[in-house]
Amino acid sequence: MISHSVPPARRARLGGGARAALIVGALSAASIVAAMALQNTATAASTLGASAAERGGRYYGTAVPANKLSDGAYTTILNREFNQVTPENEMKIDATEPNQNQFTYGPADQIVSYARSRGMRVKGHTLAWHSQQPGWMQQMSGSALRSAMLNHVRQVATHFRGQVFAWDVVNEAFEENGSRRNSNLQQTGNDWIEAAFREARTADPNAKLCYNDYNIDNWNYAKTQAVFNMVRDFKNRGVPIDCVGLQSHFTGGSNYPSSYRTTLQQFASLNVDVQITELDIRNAPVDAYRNVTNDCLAVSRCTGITVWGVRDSDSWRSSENPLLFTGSGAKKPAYDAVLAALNNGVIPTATAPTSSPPGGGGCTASISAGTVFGDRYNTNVAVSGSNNWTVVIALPSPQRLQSNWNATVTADGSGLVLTARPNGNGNNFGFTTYFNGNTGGRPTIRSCTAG
Ligand code: G2I
Repeated sequence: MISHSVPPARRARLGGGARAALIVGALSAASIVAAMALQNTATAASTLGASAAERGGRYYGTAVPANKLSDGAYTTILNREFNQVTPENEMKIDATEPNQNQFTYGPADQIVSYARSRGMRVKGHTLAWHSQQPGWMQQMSGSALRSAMLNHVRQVATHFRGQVFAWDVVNEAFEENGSRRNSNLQQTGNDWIEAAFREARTADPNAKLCYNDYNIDNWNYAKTQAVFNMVRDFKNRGVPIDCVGLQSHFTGGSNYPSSYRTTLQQFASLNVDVQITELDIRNAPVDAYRNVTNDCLAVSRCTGITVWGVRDSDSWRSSENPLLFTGSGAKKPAYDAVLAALNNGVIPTATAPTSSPPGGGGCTASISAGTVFGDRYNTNVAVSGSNNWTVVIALPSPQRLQSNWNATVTADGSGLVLTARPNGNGNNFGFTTYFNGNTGGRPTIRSCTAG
């Protein structure tokens, strides 16, 4: 009935717990069948990060200041709920280059290593900005400032290369009326933004490069249109840009706009990721937090949401109580609304071509998420179009197959490519995968071949 088809080479690499599971499986197949049937029932994720990760590998993150990492009540929530971190101030220009050509990375490095050691992604914020410039930069202009800015981008992006998945390369460069903000950087020439993006790409070719701004949430707003036009122009001319961050500070008088989803869709249509980068909402209304969540889930290129702080007391606008946790760390109604919206979101299914490309096709395999346990999770696969199929599945590294049911499933030498064949139990099968530290990744269908 059950096939624990782990090849001998793989078996040797499995830990003691996994070996024990294989032995139990061989001894007591019937009881495992029963256990698997129970495990197969999908349960709602219980934290923001876990639920977002199930939905196409999205993240749910927060701004983190280094000085909060020694606050146990704070880190309890951070570690439990979030799978992405943005240093709140520690990567800004005044923090990383307080004196020209003297770079200080201590607090930023502390946040990066804290986050990465716990499997949280880090977003860099921010390389070029009119604000939070150190005194020496504020006094500069012209070509000297342009070179100093590019040097800063190069040095900082190089320092964090391989550690941040994305950078806010340029932050807040537009006025509300859609014109460029008249900063000292702007006065170095209108091309300063694209120059910063090109420099960042050279320094860290693997980081996603983002433009980030506030009040670009309402599609029918001059500033939103201006940023949209800039991104479109960059894409047309081959300026390297990969993402747009909507800060979405619905505090200080600005509100969630009804066109928010349209704005996300429009930016995504330019072939960039969109991220909600600094979310907070005055008095944390349930509806607006739910709407933001649903809008992101509705746009496949909306890859994650970052709230600008954990507890209300951590907020830059704490008097507006705009976050998901009270000052004493209790979950607010907005938290429950966000988690419920995430858990209600569709889990993307991977389908193989239904035509018959060379070497196969003729069936479709769809993945749905099953139960998540501490160190592992279940995946269910439904095959249609054939009763005699071969489904090839790719696991995200370094995840590994633990066990499977209702099909014969074998892993190749890498451990990352699974081949499933019918074992007489029909067209719905499943398997259990060890996270091995990668709690965000999920399997994808590579192919379904009939006959
Ligand atoms: O202003 C809200 C955000 C708007 N978008 C860009 C973000 O980078 C910005 O974050 C805020 C931080 O939340 C504040 O914490 O940026 C402010 C200005 O950079 C930060 O405030 C600064 C204060 O101005 C400093 O006086 C203070 O020393 O925070 C510093 C550290 O607490």
